[in-house]
Amino acid sequence: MAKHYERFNAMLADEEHVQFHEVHEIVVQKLGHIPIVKGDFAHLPNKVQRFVAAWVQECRPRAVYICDGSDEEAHEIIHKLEERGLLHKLRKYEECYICRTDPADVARVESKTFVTTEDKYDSVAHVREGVQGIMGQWMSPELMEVEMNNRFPGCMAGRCMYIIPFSMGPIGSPLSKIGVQLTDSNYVLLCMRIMTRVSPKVWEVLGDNEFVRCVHSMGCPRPVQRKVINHWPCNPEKILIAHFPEIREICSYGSGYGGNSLLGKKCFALRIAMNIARDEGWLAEHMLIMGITEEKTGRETFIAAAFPSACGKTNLAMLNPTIPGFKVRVVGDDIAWMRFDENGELYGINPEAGFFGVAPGTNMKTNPNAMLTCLKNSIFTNVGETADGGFYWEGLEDEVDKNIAITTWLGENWRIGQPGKAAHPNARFTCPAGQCPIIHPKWEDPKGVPISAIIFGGRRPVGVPLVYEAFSWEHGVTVGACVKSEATAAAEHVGKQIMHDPMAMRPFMGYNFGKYLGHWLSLNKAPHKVPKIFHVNWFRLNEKGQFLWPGFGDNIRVLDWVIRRVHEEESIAVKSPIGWLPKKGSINMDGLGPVDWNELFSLPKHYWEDDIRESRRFLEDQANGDVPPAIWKELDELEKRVKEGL
Ligand code: OXD
Ligand code: MN
Repeated sequence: MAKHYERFNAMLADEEHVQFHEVHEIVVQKLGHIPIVKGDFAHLPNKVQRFVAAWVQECRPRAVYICDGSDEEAHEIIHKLEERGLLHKLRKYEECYICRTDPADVARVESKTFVTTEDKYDSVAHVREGVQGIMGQWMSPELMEVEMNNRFPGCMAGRCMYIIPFSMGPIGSPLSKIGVQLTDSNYVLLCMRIMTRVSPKVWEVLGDNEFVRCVHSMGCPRPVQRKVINHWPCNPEKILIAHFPEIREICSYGSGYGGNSLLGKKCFALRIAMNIARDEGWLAEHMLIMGITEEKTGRETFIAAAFPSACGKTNLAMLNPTIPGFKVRVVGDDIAWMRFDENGELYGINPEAGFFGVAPGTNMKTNPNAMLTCLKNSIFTNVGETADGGFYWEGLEDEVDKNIAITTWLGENWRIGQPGKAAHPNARFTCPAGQCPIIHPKWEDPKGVPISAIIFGGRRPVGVPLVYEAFSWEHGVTVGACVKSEATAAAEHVGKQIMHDPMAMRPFMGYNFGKYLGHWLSLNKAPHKVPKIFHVNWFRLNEKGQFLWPGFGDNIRVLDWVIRRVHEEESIAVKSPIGWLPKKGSINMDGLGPVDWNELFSLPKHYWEDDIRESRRFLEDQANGDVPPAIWKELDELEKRVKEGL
């Protein structure tokens, strides 16, 4: 068995044989003479002490700093980073900071992201011979051990190791989970404070229970071997993001950016959490949660929606309705943890505490609520800066002085209208969710909110209608399994190819994709009341390449239809071979310019025939033999309906 597992097992074995009072002695010995510059190590839960001690031995930091998540702590770190030049205050706003990364460290790195389990097929599905699997990557424990040994020993030399206790979900909620992240990046600490709940209360709640072990290093021990650019240490050539679901551990090396380093987010709340969710019978999904209240009746409906990156998920979650009569409030914009309660109702929480939104394209028209959320206590990464101390990115052309001097994310002087871009396409704002003007009052309710509908969507320029409803849970899961979208700037892919992104989880799969579909299907059992499932496409183009649907705030018109379907309005839907479509005229189009209903909802037969063939092929290629029979049955039936009915 690989050393990584052995070390973990040794840590557990210790536990069985060693008395409580002895543990502390042992661990302190293991820490050697590494000073603890903040916090009381002796007060950490035993399991955490062991975890820290093992990694201190491995990474050999110069000091250990136990974080408490307080504002004083944040100010201390901000001050340090300002002195170093990594952060710079945006004087136009309150407590907002800008930072530029090494231009080689700007996005999630899927090609370096792995899941390691003893059995390969626990991590990934069986792919067809000769096919490159894209639903997650497995690395054997043996090889992973070699890769880790190549990176982690001594990787924090000359740096401080920060110990971050955090809760995903409200601290103490039965739906929440606890993590402890060790990192040598204090920028990561600042972002973790925004994106998760960092607090010493976590230690109390944790007690002797299990937690997700997160280890992160920028891979730049001192003295540095590699030139540090923009005061942003990283090691892009050696990036490795390793997940060990069996021992609930994440080890990330070489990148300081976003999902690569804020391990609570994609690594924990999706890849590891989906393993926990499978074992415990719930769902950890790449979904927003929003509540929509119809003002006339006061009825509120909560929706969870999954979209691949770059489909405007954050904009939808904070939608500003263009028609009267609706109040939208956001619970979460990226990740949903959902569980059926004892009465069979599905409840969801947002495990995160902040928004890590794509900045370019966000403005007062597309997402005023996000703009208002990030005017204080926020961090901006890889955006441009205006001469008067404000942020700038593509999309803000109409909101800043056209003549103002701008420094681009690459540090160049630039002005609006000149060639080139001010911000990197994956530039981000990191801001506290609680500051959002339309945050839902129940966003931190420990029970979560009741989810009545699940929506899947993608960027589909042709063939796919604005909205349709699946006939059943099984059909809906199949629709989710066949989600596709144009590629994104959030990952390292280039170009605009249409990629399969089942359930919008392709980059975040933490176990065998076929078994994951099986898990979804298994939830349709008594007493569970499974929600209706829909598919939307805001991005269909006409022959001239123009959008057929205005999108953004007008998407409320589609959500209105969805809500009415959830509440069993039968007369507004017509049966089509692919699912229930809105009956002509049943979507409120008041005040919209001309909308070509027929084109928006047309179902070109050849397109659908090809699409089904291609989806079938994708599933065969990617999860040969692991795809549950119910999915094949749904595809067969869909194919038959399309053949006969279109
Ligand atoms: C993200 C994503 O949220 O890529 O960053 O999905
Ligand atoms: Mn996302």
